[in-house]
Amino acid sequence: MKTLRLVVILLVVFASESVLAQSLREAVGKYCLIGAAVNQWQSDGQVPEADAVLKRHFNCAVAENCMKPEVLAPAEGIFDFRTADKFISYCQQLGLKATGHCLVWHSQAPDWWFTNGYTAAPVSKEVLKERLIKHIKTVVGHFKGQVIGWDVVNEAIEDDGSFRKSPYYNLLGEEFIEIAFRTAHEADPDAELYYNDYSMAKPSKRDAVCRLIRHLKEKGLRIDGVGMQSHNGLDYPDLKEYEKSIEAFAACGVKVLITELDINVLPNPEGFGGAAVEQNFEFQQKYNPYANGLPKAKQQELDKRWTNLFKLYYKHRNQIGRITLWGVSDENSWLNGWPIKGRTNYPLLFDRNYQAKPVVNEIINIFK
Ligand code: 9MR
Repeated sequence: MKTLRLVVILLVVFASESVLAQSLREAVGKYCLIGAAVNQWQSDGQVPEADAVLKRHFNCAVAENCMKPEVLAPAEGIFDFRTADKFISYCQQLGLKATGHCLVWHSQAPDWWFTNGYTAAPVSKEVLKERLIKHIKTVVGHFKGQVIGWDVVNEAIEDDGSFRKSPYYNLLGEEFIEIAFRTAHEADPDAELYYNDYSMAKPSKRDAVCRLIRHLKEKGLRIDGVGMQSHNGLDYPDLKEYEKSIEAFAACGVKVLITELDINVLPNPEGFGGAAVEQNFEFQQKYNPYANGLPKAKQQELDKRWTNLFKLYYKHRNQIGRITLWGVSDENSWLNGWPIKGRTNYPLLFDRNYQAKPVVNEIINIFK
């Protein structure tokens, strides 16, 4: 009985992989980098299924969490590179280029970051500037030559185009962005530098990001690309607006990067929007309708959304420098736990058994 089960598993694995005309790496990789976010268990080498998928289908990777300030700078004056260094050697072993995420983000900063020591008093302008510069110098310097490019500033602009009123902005004004880009470039002159954000199809946000790129360039600062996170749903964003953003960013003279691609199929609670990690809603069964699998019609709708997106990426292949999926398989996507914990979502191109979904072949055919 056991042997029969093994044979069946092997046949399924063999069948689903062998029907692929090529790999994503061979097809999409001809035109741009194609990557995935890797979690700590994967880069620690505990998930052989992930190794196989990453090696076959991707040519670059980003650490989903372990290069964020919260992990790298757990206490004032202390840097902990252990997990991130493992991620870098994991990428090297699998032949993946590593990109860095992220240097400056209002969210997931360590507790001490915005306060005066461990007191509740807010940090002063001078100290925050010093911390920002020290962090960037140390981190970018540490990974010099091992990371091809950095998300220097993440999510600094609100959907209405105004600057997010983060502690960085409140204390240092918009100059914190210039300081970050300047310091990153000094620390590794060969690394590419990016601005990264969500809801980038929103016209006001698009305009504000274009203004920011032009401003940085006018100041003589290096900016190579804009990351459109692309945490998409079946009916958002409007692809016409999304395409306008691709065109607008490219027209500003930077590479367009699709940096955190996934598609949510689950119903959104009222009041939900964007990708701010702070949003959380209570679990209710009605928000988790596909715990036992996706109905055929939903699957078809999802596949259509994937192919529409990739047709757009193919059309703009000369402007798009990289497409990175936010995770390897559905099993560990952040969308199973956000904005509601404990749901079953289907946001990626590889299923819970790390098998390529049939739509992968359609994507390959678009790029072949
Ligand atoms: O996927 C990440 C999740 O595991 C973390 O808990 C969360 C907070 O650090 O960050 C998630 O990744 C975010 C990324 O860093 C920035 N853009 C939005 C992503 C999804 O929230």
